[in-house]
Amino acid sequence: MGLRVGPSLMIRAAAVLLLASFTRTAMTARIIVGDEAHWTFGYNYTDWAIRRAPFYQNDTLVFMYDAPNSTTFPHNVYLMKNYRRYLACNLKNATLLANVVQGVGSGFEYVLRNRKPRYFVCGEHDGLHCTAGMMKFAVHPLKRCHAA
Ligand SMILES: *[C@@H]1O[C@H](CO)[C@@H](O)[C@H](O)[C@H]1NC(C)=O
Ligand SMILES: *[C@@H]1O[C@H](CO)[C@@H](O)[C@H](O)[C@H]1NC(C)=O
Ligand SMILES: *[C@@H]1O[C@H](CO)[C@@H](O)[C@H](O)[C@H]1NC(C)=O
Ligand SMILES: *[C@@H]1O[C@H](CO)[C@@H](O)[C@H](O)[C@H]1NC(C)=O
Ligand SMILES: [Cu+2]
Repeated sequence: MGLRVGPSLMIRAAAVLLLASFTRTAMTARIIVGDEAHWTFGYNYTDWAIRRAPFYQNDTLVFMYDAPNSTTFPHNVYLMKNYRRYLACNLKNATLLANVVQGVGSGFEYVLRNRKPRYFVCGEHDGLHCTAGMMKFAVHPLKRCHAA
């Protein structure tokens, strides 16, 4: 019994220490969009963003996707003009952040420099990746509070 409780307590103590050090230092996170799924057609990024939230100011989003070839879909990253156009996957006046090859290797990095809400989509195939492919999500960066 004692032997089984001991290690688990030690792990818990280590986790508490780790958490404490995270809250004391104002760390910024490097967040892989979609985690293991990366930036791909058919993954629910709205759901991912809800599960992954909160996002904080100065966190870095990393969009990872392969360069297109005969067997893989091309992807890109657009910043939408506003919430309405994001909902509708309407790419009018959207800003291209990363083209179809900028997600290769270590990925395309986007820093949430301020606390403005951001609406990201893949603009490929006239918005089809955004609508049918679910390649869209919203981020509302929060101010990271420093522990006193
Ligand atoms: C994607 O996830 C959101 C949030 O969980 C959910 O409301 C929506 O129905 C999902 N979309 C699909 C097509 O499953
Ligand atoms: C975000 O980063 C910039 C540049 O490094 C820095 O000047 C600013 O104070 C940071 N803001 C927050 C809230 O951490
Ligand atoms: C296309 O790219 C994918 C992902 O990088 C790779 O696995 C695949 O072998 C490539 N196919 C061709 C035909 O080059
Ligand atoms: C797009 O932006 C241009 C320049 O800011 C503006 O004149 C135009 O009305 C905008 N179009 C739409 C549909 O928002
Ligand atoms: Cu795409």
